[in-house]
Amino acid sequence: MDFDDDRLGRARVRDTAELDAYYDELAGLDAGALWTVANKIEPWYPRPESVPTHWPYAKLRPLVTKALDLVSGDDAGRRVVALYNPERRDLAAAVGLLYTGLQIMGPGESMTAHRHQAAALRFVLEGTGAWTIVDGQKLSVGPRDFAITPNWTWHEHGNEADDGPVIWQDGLDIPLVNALDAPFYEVHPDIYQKQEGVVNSSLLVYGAGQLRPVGDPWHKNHSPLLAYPWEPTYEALLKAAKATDGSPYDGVIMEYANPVTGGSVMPTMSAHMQLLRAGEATLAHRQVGSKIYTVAKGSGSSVVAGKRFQWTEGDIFCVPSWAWHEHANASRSEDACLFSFNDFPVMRSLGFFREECYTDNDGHQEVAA
Ligand code: GTQ
Repeated sequence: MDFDDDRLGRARVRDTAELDAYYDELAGLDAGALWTVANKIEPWYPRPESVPTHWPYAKLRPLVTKALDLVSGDDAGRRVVALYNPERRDLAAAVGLLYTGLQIMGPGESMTAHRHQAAALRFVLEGTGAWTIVDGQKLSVGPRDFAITPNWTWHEHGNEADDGPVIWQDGLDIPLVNALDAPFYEVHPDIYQKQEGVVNSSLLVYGAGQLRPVGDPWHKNHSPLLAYPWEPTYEALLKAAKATDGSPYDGVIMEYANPVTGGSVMPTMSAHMQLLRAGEATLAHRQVGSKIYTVAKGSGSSVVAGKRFQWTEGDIFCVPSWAWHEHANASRSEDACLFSFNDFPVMRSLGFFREECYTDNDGHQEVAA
């Protein structure tokens, strides 16, 4: 492809004194000449402002822990260290229009209930006592478990362990909701919800994979299954690895699915867990949409737009839209697992999704020194 702007079909007007005076006149009327910005606002392909960024857990964890003593849960609302893309601080985005942060709750602590237009998901990094109540349903979650808080559902969180803090990662579509001028927020009228039914009831009803409850009236646009525990997830990847080679770009990868539709867990965000076998190195590809990865297990490296990130458990890194990326498990004996979430459902439902594989250099990117 030729991405030259100095050609017929693109804007190529040269500045003159007469035009400059004309542009000033238009500016005075809150207007402007499209041809001065056309190539910028309609680029040939995605040019995200977000840059590939790596947040090492070993460096963040001490600062996340420090917040336990610095602010109370009640005053903070949620005690979270948000991760900002250096180019998207103003939007509180980690990449594209996705937000992420590390939330910490001390032993015995609980947070107040609220709901908002933004959808949320959680990936637990440490601690045994994490719980959340989503629209009355209490979920108990442990390390490497994935849970969802669909948009406008009441939710509150806590840590019922007495031996240590819970740290989990929050993922939300806050910047997307704000970009669309669509945010709403409510504090629960009773401040706390009442638990209805048994703990993890959605898991008991919908957690059996291919078995669906007959006569189920579920009609909402998100998954009825609210928690996806680590053990069956990991087991599913190990079993699939026995039968398939997986993807050359992702290793063995599974999407956390809405068991009713087979689609993404929520309409704006999807999540995956992928297994990189010992010594496995994938080829590079790119997609329209932003991704945030969390290292669930093992250590290795990823190259994102020519930048290499060395990662280990708990690290978070992002892949901006249309950026080439590839992953490698550094270990010759242990597998590695990457959790990730993305805004692909938005791209798909709007007809924006594209995917391309890298063909130069045997499918691997040149890495900047
Ligand atoms: O749990 O609802 O990290 O609303 C940021 C905003 C978590 C939440 C965050 C939120 C939440």
